[in-house]
Amino acid sequence: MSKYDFVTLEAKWQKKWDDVDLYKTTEDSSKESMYCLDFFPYPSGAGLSVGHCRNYVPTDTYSRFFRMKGFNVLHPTGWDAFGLPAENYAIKMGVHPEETTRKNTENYKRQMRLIGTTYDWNREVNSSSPEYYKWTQWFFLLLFEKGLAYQDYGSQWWCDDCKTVLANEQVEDGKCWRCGHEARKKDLKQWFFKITEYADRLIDDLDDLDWPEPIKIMQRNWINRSHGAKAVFKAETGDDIEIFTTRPDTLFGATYMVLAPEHKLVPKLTTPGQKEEIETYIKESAKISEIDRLSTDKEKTGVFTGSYATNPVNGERIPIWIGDYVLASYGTGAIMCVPAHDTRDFAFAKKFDLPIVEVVSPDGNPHELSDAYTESGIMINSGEYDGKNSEEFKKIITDWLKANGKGDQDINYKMRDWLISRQRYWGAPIPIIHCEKCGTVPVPKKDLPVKLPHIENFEPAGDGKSPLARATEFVNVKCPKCGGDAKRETDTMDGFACSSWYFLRFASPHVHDKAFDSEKVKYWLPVDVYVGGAEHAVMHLIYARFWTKVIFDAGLIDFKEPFTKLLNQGMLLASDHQKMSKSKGNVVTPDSMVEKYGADALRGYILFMGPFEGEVIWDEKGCAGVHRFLGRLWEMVTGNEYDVGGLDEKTETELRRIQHKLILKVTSDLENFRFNTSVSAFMESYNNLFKYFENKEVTNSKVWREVIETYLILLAPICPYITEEMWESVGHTESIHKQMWPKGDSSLAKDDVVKIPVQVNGKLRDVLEIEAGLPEEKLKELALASESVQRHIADKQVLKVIIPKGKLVSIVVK
Ligand code: ANZ
Ligand code: ZN
Ligand code: ZN
Repeated sequence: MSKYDFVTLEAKWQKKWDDVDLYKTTEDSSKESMYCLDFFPYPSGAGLSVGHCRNYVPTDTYSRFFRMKGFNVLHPTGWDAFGLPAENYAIKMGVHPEETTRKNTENYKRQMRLIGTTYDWNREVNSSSPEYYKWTQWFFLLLFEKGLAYQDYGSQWWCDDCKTVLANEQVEDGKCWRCGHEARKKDLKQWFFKITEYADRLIDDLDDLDWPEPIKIMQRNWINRSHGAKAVFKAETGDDIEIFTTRPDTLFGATYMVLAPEHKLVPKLTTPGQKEEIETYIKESAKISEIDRLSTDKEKTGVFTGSYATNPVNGERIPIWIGDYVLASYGTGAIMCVPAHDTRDFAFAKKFDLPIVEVVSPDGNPHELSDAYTESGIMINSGEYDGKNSEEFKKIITDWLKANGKGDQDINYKMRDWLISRQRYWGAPIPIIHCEKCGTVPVPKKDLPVKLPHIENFEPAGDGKSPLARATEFVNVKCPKCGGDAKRETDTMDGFACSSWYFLRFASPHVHDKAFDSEKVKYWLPVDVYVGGAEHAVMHLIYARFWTKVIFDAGLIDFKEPFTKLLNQGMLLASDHQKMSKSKGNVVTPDSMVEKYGADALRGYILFMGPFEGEVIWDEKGCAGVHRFLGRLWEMVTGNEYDVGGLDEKTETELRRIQHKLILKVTSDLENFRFNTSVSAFMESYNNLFKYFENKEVTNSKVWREVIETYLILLAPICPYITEEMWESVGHTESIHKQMWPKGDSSLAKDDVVKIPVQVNGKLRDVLEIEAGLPEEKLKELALASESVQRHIADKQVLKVIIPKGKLVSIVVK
């Protein structure tokens, strides 16, 4: 018998599979399709850690399983290679990003092959290649044509360190998401995608998706749709101040107003005596991030403008303030303040000694308030409406506002349009030409791609302009409309644009004359199972949904949602319970584990560690354990003679039971991403089989062969190398990965059933049909629980229960 030499056999099969292009995928209308996709990776310089394997091994196992079940499986991958992280890495290394990207992708690919993944490399895509970004630009033009891409000035978040603008969601606690540098506001002209136009659909269509609930909640919160009302307050200057409120029921309690410091009416409303104080305040608040401004913990600040407005429902004269807790970019940038019912207004009113009027009462009586009452209740201090339920009153007063021309119902969203332009080198150039005569002119589609020029000095200069602005040959063009001198747009697209459509490209990665082949997309898409980290809950997953809807609206595809089912793998922590990171020196690479224990052991261990969606902690001993298990399996499978002699019926039944139990268990586990319990089932099954291992009569039999072969087939998606080798060693020439998934028979898997008569005082009262071999305690319990036995015991006292040889239950009562 040979030894389990994983090094040799893994190299051998790697090569053989390559030689026959085993995982090449082609469309086949006779087969049902299954599209299983991993979030395509940004190829970082650090390469893969075993943490990444927690994403790639399960999806690979799942894809292999579906192939064996007869599905035509698309399981591709590629590189999210454009964008800030790649560029920053290149700058750090002092190497051109083309070079670092090439190196890093090569290394990723090598590692992915090492762990036995079945990606079809014929379909590899790279978002930074002109063949790919040509189509990213084409989609940009589609959005532009539909009025969904536009340019606008605006106060933008800016990172002085990365020298680029940042989208709202890329600013965390006032800091740049990439480098942690303090972000600040800057006025710049930028490109936006009008994602807000899709806000309702992006919320409503979530309902039908098979996605983890926390991700859906995060998306809803990120879009944040608020239903409420607009109301107009007339200022004494004659200006109309419009406010947005989610609580129109509290209108009678509005005792002052606050405008965002940036609100356009502020200069006009400011009286001469307040001017200096107001101007100082405006300057100070420009330095504070939105998140801090909105925080309820932050000390409230503000300044009185000197002006007054009239409350439209009761004619009260109320002062107008400015304060940084009101954002210019949300609603109308102005609010009515109801200190009795809003926490932030309460703190503000207390600080500046403004009146607090309770209008919603829990019991209909007035109270001394020590804090805002934010629930619903019964209206008080609201004129003729006193006594009404506050929820019902919302509609009544909104209708009243509308009837009197003082407001209407309104909906607001927190989500902003997606800022997509970057003043950076490493991205897809925005395909626009600026002409003095014709204005903003799209690059004709026949001229795509607008190639990113190779420039040696690609670092941002810090002037707020893209490095491409320095590439004069790139910049100066003829206007496609009038033929006059014109200039190219020099901004590039946010990396998230590239990843908003890549799942479409995999269906036909090499078509040259269109973004995708519709027939192939129809066959493969939408993605059936999409798997990746929960950190992409918003940005990527919302942007991709948005593009899909735009492409659907353009009539190019027939589905509205790109990812039918979404799963998030749990985090893998290092043995020190911390995130694996280079700086902590706790990274474990798949390379080192494959070298020591083999890829199959690593795969088995990754799956075995714990439930797919839970957090797990790396422990090399576990990997070594799976390796030892595979070694024992090797011994059990190799070195048998097989196919000589028959087997007695009882042993055959027992072996079949082990076989079919395993089929049923592994099938349902893999279908449901319960990889850890399926690995346990293999170990348990091995132990049951091992009891027969010393018995040559058994291990030489035909039945033994069948049981072992089933075992190997079932294990193949998890441990592709060792199973392929053993499959060959028991005499097969066709790859195990081409075998059909076996069908389990639940009647064969069932444990033996025995009939046990139950007597009460010597008379037969019931016959139990139960699993063979139950302990006596259990038998006694079942017998006493029997309905007919209960009837015969009634109120009598049980003296004793005898179970002779476990074949009969005899109950004696008095
Ligand atoms: C009066 C009121 C009374 C409010 C009350 C709340 C409770 P969401 O759910 O976030 O949409 N608001 C409106 N525009 C704002 C802005 N630009 N900056 C800061 N706050 C703003 O919340 C909407 C509520 O937030 C609005 O309803 C308004 O305060 C405030 F008992 O109006 B409310
Ligand atoms: Zn930064
Ligand atoms: Zn022109």
